[in-house]
This record gives sequence, structure tokens and C-alpha cells, in this order.
Amino acid sequence: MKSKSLVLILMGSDSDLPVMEKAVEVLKEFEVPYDIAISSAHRLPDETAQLAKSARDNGIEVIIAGAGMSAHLAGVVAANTTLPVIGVPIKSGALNGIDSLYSTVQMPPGIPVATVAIDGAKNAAYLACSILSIKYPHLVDKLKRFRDDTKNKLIKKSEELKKKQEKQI
Ligand code: RP5
Repeated sequence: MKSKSLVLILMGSDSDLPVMEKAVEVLKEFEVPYDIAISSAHRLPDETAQLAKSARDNGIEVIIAGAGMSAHLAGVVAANTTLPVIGVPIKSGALNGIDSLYSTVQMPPGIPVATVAIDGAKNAAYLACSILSIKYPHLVDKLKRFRDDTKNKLIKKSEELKKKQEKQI
């Protein structure tokens, strides 16, 4: 693990990578150093517990954990660390992510997992940036700029739509 990484991204399988890469894109955009690993709660239980237990000492400040089906990864990670854990339920298997959502979000009191939407890896990364912004003020500016950009793009699209509509009348 790189000592400078602030966010640890974990996923239950390499099949989760296409979704979890969305979190990577956001962290890159915000220039937040991260580490990434495949670590299944079921197939690599000891390794997963060890990663979670050692994360704080390794300089990690937020963990993002994505898994599909009977998704216990985020919960097991949260059980083994007091760092904030953001869970990403992944759409996979016969129940299309409803199973992962319930497995990730329905944690018992005392062991929270901040759960985002099914396949919501982007929001997991934005939330990680928000948490980190408490300690790293430059992230506050980046988050504000990002939201302003999003707002301005939408206003522009709305104006373009209006013009298009007016031409059709
Ligand atoms: C979960 O089972 C993984 O997170 C993945 O979403 C799902 C299927 O895993 P693979 O069979 O594709 O490795 O543990």
C-alpha cells in the first residue's frame, strides 16, 4: 500500500471493476491519492480484515468498498476499522443489485456503512472528497468548482433546449 494514499478502494471481484473505476475517475479528477485492491469478504476473509485493520496506520482516511450479490464487503470492512466506510452496492446476479443494496445498507447499530446508490461509485468518491475536505481545505474549493460547473452546464443545456423549442414553434 502506498503510504500517501488517503482513500482505499476495495471491491469483491475483478468483475466489479467497471463500476468501481468510476470512483477512480473522480478521485483522479480531484487529485486525491488512492489505493485499490480486490478483497472479497467471502473468498478472502482474513486478507479483507487485515486490510481494514491496517488501513488507518497506513495513512488511509476513508474506505470505499463495492461488492455485488450477498455484499458483505463494506460491512466486514466497517467491522474491522473505525475509519468512515462508504459502501457501493453493485448490480450483479439474479436480483440486479437489490440484494447488494440491502446487504450493504442494513448494518446493525454501531457499525455504520454510508451506502450510496446501486452502482453509485461516483457518488462514493464525491462523498469521500467531502469527508476529506474537513481536513484538506483545497478540496472544499474543488467541490465548489465542480458543483458550479455542473450547475452552469445544466443551465446552458436548458437554454439550448428552450431555443430549439422556440425554433420548432
Ligand atoms: C461478489 O460477487 C463480488 O463483489 C461480485 O460483485 C459478485 C460476483 O463475483 P464474481 O463471481 O464475478 O467474481 O462477491
